[in-house]
Amino acid sequence: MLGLYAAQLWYSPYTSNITPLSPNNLVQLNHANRELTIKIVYYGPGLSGKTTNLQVIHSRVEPSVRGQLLTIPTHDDRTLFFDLLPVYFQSKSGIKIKIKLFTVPGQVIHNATRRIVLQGSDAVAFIADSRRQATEENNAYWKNMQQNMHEIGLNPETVPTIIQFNKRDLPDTQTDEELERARSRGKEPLISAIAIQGIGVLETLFALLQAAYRNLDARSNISRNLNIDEEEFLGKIFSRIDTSTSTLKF
Ligand SMILES: Nc1nc2c(ncn2[C@@H]2O[C@H](COP(=O)(O)OP(=O)(O)OP(=O)(O)O)[C@@H](O)[C@H]2O)c(=O)[nH]1
Ligand SMILES: [Mg+2]
Repeated sequence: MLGLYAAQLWYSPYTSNITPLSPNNLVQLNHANRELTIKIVYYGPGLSGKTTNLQVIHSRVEPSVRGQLLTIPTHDDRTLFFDLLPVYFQSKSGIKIKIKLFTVPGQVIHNATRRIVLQGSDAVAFIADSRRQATEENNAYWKNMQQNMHEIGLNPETVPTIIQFNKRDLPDTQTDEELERARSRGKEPLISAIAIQGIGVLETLFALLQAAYRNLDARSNISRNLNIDEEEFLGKIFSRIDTSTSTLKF
């Protein structure tokens, strides 16, 4: 029953007057409403801080441009299907842009839901727990994410991905030097965070939206087709977000 509800919610945007701008159903443009929807997914092991990221973003976005943070309350605050936070803005050229932020449920049993939520992602944040004891689980979920992407026809090599190493406030975390080495080995940008204190959350969101925009522009030339450049795209969003406690300057 609840699974059906999740599926309906998820599939509802895919109506007949929506055209994918690029392969793999990345970014959707609704001609009738002149709407562009960008989907960002927060992925990672259970309790790594995915929902916390959305809660922080929700608290920093101006109420007039954000929808409700949709979470299904559970007794232990674990995500059952996904959390969703929509953010809206209008470009100079009159396109309404919707940014939809989703989290997946991290518990092992919810893999089918994770796969559904990943569909059509324009960018993904992989939220890792920085503690040494979590290393194996982080790696297992990284592989799980890649496998799920393959199964739904997304190429992990081309979906922009940002890695957030969260919970930097806890004891026995990987050191900054270790993270630096990991950063230099991989191609994904890596951001340190203490999501519970809001640290690194907006920086992660910025990196995601910048990567999503660049990927989309490379594939579908949205700067020309929709007449919105990267500066306007990011500026419109972040001018409506309280960035005062972050390292971002808007
Ligand atoms: N110490 C510390 N705790 C954190 C941090 N970020 C999140 N938490 C806590 O970790 C717990 C899990 O956070 P959630 O955001 O619910 O984790 P999740 O990834 O959404 O978990 P699932 O929905 O089960 O997949 C909560 O008690 C948070 O308050 C952090 O940076 N430091
Ligand atoms: Mg959650």
